[in-house]
Amino acid sequence: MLPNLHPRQPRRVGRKSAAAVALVASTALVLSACASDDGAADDGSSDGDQAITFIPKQLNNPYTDVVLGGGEDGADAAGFGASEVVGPLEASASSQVTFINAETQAGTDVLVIAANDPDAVCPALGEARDAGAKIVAFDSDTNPDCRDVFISQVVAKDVALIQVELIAEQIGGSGEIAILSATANATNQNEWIEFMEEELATNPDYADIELVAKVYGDDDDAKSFQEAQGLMQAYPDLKGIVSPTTVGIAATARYLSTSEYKGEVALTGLGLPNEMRPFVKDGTVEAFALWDPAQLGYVAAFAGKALADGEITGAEGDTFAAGDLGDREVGEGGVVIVGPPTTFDADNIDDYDF
Ligand code: RAM
Repeated sequence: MLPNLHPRQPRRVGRKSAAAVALVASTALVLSACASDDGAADDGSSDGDQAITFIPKQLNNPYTDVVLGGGEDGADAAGFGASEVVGPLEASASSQVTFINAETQAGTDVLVIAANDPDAVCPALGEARDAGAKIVAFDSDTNPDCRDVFISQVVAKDVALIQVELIAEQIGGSGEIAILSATANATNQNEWIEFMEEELATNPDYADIELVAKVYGDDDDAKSFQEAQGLMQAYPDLKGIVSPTTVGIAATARYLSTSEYKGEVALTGLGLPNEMRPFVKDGTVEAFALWDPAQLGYVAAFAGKALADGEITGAEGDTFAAGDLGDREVGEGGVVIVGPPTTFDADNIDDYDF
């Protein structure tokens, strides 16, 4: 049973640790090859013989671990015979291409990918499709032409607006703010940032808030920490930082928590409750948001199964069963929305364990 957002443990059933997976990618290839070499999976008709491969933005990211835990549970529950995780250790634009190519060679039936760049992965995904694989984008979309469906954690505009509301509240409605993002090409980050900028520019409630900088920590802890430090030096009047990435918000919180800015400069964005708990308790952070990352992986696996079985094509109006999470419908542009975001603060953060 994979519950809706409520207290629980992250799941990691049957999955190698991220670091181990990077080193044993060849094992993944063997498993995938087995699944299709016998021909049983080619027409998608034989449950248990199909292989699914998850390619996250990067492996060494705690958020990714939770997403993939849900993905492995989903792959199991949906009836895949083999399920693997492969991927790069850093989230640069083209770092996923060699992994896509290797999985295509191995004959995987479903590729689930969080794109580091909407276009850089497209030629390789095209070859995977030509070889018969179904493509599920999740977390961060590809160019829509390059995948069958996109599993989106939330409605992009909603999650952008929540972050603007939170920072506005926390700085008392006026002053300079900055955004500390992940990589500059990430589809999800850029979509959220665009909605945030539009809201700040058009909503009269935010007329006194000025976005003075956008910086990129590349979902690398050390770089994000440095970027946070750099923002404080470059903008002495800064009142708040929005970091819509779990890596960025955690690194920024760590920087602020031991600096003179703790409690003075607000920080919000998207974070994992387990990483952010100490900073909420020590007063560095008042409130931030996120969805249930495990559900994202879980729904993506079921979408992959429905595609591989030929039950859906990814067209608007298609529906598929997503195990414990019930039926899901494909919306406009081939997008499936998983669930609403939750806001975490001192009152509720101890109720969550991921
Ligand atoms: C980071 C990644 C990911 C994003 C979360 C919120 O871990 O950038 O893509 O969805 O944060």
